[in-house]
Amino acid sequence: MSTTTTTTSNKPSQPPSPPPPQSSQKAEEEENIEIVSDDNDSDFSSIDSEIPFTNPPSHPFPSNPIMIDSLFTTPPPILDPFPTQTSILQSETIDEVLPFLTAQSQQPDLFTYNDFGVPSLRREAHISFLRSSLGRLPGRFVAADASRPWFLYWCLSGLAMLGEDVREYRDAVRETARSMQNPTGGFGGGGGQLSHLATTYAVVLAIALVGGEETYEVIDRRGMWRWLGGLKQRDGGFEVCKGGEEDIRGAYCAAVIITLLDLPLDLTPDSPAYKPDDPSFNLLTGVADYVRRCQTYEGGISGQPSAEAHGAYAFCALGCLALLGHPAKVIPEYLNLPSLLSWLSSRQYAPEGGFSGRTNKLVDGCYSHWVGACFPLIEAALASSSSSSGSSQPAANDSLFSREGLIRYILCCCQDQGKRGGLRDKPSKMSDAYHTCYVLSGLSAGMHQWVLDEDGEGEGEPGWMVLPYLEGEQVFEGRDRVRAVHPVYVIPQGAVRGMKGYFRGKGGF
Ligand code: FPP
Ligand code: K
Ligand code: ZN
Repeated sequence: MSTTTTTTSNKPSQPPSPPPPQSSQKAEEEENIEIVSDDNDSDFSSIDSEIPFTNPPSHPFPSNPIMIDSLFTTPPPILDPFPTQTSILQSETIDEVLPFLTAQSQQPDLFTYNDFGVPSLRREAHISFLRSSLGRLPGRFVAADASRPWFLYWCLSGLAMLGEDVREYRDAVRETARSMQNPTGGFGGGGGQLSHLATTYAVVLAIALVGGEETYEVIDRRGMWRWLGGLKQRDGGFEVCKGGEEDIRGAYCAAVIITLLDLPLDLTPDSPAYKPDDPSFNLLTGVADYVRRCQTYEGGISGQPSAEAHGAYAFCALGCLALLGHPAKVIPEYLNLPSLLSWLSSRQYAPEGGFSGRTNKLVDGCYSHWVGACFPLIEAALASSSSSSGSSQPAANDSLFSREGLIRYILCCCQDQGKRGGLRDKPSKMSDAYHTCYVLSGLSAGMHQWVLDEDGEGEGEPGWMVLPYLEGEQVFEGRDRVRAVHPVYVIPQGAVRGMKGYFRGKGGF
């Protein structure tokens, strides 16, 4: 976890209070100053005075009746002395979230707190928020018209994670999906809209979520296969729509669609990637290399080669690679894992506990998924015996990120406090369907651990197995557990098996 604290001494730890100013002379006289990273045990009085103390004493240490690690209740001990818009917004964000993390801002009648000082999940409020978001939306949502497939996916996936049975939406999903499908293949945002990989991904996942053969049969698989061939590029990647941009979202969405629908991989001569002299060049050729080229100097992943690393693309990269072969082999083969892990870890902030999407930006609940859900994928890949690291199964406390921090940020800061329900970016933002889905998915990632079964699910596929953290092993209550979702497809495993099994059983078109 990333705080600005990097220096501690071997003195006994003291309660966090603003440290007295020190002269550099005095600092030089200090003995036993070690440069070690130990965020939980900072002794401020001995930190080298060259690191300025500009911490305003505006956050009194809360007198907690319950024990919350001070990592999550106190601002970082060291602040950059040169204020910029970036550092000011970051300080304001800490001011905004600390009262929530320390149980000073929640409506006491809405929440109960457990022994860890963590409020309960407002399950019913979030369910009713998602159910109403599936209905007719007010006129101001017209700007989101092309995102209707996303609303379907976000709401159905969120409801499934909250334990709801979404099969009652089968008829509605069938009708809506038919209206969005184009005769040239793929799904657009609505009737008359161009097919796009993101909207197609969302519709296919919505269909998988509600399930049923009649629903699966809505998908024109042959049209989908031809349309995907038209998006495939010779450099390995995919355009997101005909003539549109090529980026890593396209690669991930295409890999999800191809594997869920069990599509053939061959290209027809009308594909821009078709190579008459190399008939082995197919829909998935070069995808992993394309992903490799998106890793940046920071270690994170950008949307396209040579752009800025962003958490949403890290998930796309890992998810895409995990579908191209055994994740334990493919992920370390195509990505520099140490530098990616360093970048991902730097996205988790203290005291917030949540994740930011990129360097020098703010925590946001949706990165609980885009960044948080990268960790279970990497943990599983590293622990698998197929991995070159050859380590054994991880222990419960072997997390590569702070599950506690993430769960605290989500349950304390991301839950709407009123009748509206739903989950949000941060306390100053309104809940919405997108954040509700991805905050819940991040919560699910924090509550579960994934392992890769070498024998797999058959058909050469790795088998993903989930191990739930039990009550007491983490800071949440058993009744607040959300359902596990497949770490790559982000829908329940049963929904993945149902759709794959159906299309595999069917064979050709
Ligand atoms: C920056 O937004 C956001 C991005 C650069 C990428 C967003 C992409 C996704 C969330 C999803 C992509 C994945 C699929 C599967 C379609 P910002 O500047 O508002 O936020 P920030 O300050 O947190 O970076
Ligand atoms: K954001
Ligand atoms: Zn967000």
